[in-house]
Amino acid sequence: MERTLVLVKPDGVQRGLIGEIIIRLERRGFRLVGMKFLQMSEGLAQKHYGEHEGKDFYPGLIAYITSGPVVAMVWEGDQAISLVRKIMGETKPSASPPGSIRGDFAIDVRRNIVHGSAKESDADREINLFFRPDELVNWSRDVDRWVFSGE
Ligand code: DAT
Ligand code: MG
Repeated sequence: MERTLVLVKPDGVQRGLIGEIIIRLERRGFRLVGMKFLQMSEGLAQKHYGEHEGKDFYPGLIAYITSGPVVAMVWEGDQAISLVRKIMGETKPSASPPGSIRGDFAIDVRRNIVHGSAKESDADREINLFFRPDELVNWSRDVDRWVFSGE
């Protein structure tokens, strides 16, 4: 099973969409293994978005992501990384279909509500930025056998 880092970004928190985002991931069958509410420091933001340093939108991106509290979560499940990205939609809300989080709640690429890790190496790195190993809970649900065939 894969684990992925999800952030409800400051605009998602300010707009009261924390529950809306959680319910979509939970309902799909993914399992929550870690969650915290925090305001990202400049240093954490720079590490998290290191790949974008030097791009024209980078200063605005750092200012935005540190501008208010976020919810950081780790979700687990088969293909969690790619499927959570699909639930979120495209980076640009204008290219995101209705039914996706960004397609339902966002318009502007600079205010796109959520973050999800893009690939396995990013997920590992990002999870380690936000969580210590002992802050992630290994657990199983009675319903897991109805979600994951194990075949
Ligand atoms: P994603 O968040 O879908 O992984 P990304 O990693 O390419 O997208 O970019 C990180 C964030 O930076 C993205 O959520 C919004 C912002 N961003 C990306 N491309 C942008 C652009 N061309 N103009 C302004 N902001 C942009
Ligand atoms: Mg990205």
